[in-house]
Amino acid sequence: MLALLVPSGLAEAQGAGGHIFSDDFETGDTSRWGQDWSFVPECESPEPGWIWCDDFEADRLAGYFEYVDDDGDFLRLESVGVDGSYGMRVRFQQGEVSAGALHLAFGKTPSSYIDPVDGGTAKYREIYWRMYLRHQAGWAGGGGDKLSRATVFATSNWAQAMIAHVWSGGPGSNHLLLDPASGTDTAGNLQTTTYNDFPNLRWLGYEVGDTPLFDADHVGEWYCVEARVKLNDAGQSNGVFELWIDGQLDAQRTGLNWLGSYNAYGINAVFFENYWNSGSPVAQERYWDNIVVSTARIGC
Ligand SMILES: [Ca+2]
Ligand SMILES: [Ca+2]
Ligand SMILES: [Ca+2]
Repeated sequence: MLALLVPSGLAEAQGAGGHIFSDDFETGDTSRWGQDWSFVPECESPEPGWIWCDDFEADRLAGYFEYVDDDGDFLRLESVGVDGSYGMRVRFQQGEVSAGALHLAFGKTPSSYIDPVDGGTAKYREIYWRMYLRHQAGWAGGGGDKLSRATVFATSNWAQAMIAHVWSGGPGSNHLLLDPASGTDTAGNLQTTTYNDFPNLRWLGYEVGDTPLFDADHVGEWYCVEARVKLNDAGQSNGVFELWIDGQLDAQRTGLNWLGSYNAYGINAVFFENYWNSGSPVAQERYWDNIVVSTARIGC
């Protein structure tokens, strides 16, 4: 990281996900120049609307209502994150399907087990969630299916009123895709009775993203992946599901009837996942950092 003099007269140095140092020269105080600037993690200065931030620089794993550590393979570790910071290491063995997950709850939820990180009363109608993702050089086999999802938990046994799946697919399974599903009928009556109640889901149509994020030209580098869900208003098909990679729109679904007039709960969970339906073809690793869940656009 270098200090840069920019035309506005503002000197600054930045790294991904954190603001390092700035000087607008208004005071003439140059005492901080030449010091050993320490990395300022973004979670120490959260933006308005942020419900949750985890840059892994502190151990916040207890904030998730479920942390599946994959028998010690899915761990918060020093130097696996962005710019050598703390991050999460994901380790797939050959043939492994499930390699760990972080399950975050927020807002009003239907059981105390689905324990929210905020006040636990909000019914969120619009949510953005972002993570940084890097696959090891030589990563093979495509995206490994389940990366994340936002959902509305509607009952204590995890019946869902809607699910916003961020999965992989497309050519070579090298792209992310958005696969929105409703757990209600078009009027908003809950149809599901349990988690992933596929026979009772109403699939709204998927969209494959533009970027082959998991191909040989992309693995080895960090990418900023952000998704957005806006629930429909009652009686309207105006819901939205969007995906950005490094700030560029990658996939979009609009005109969605996510859940009719259902309003008992809002979006109340986001899962960050490593679930490869057919198993990883080889032993390999990937890394996560800089998770944020927000009511407003997060960016990179
Ligand atoms: Ca970090
Ligand atoms: Ca494993
Ligand atoms: Ca496992």
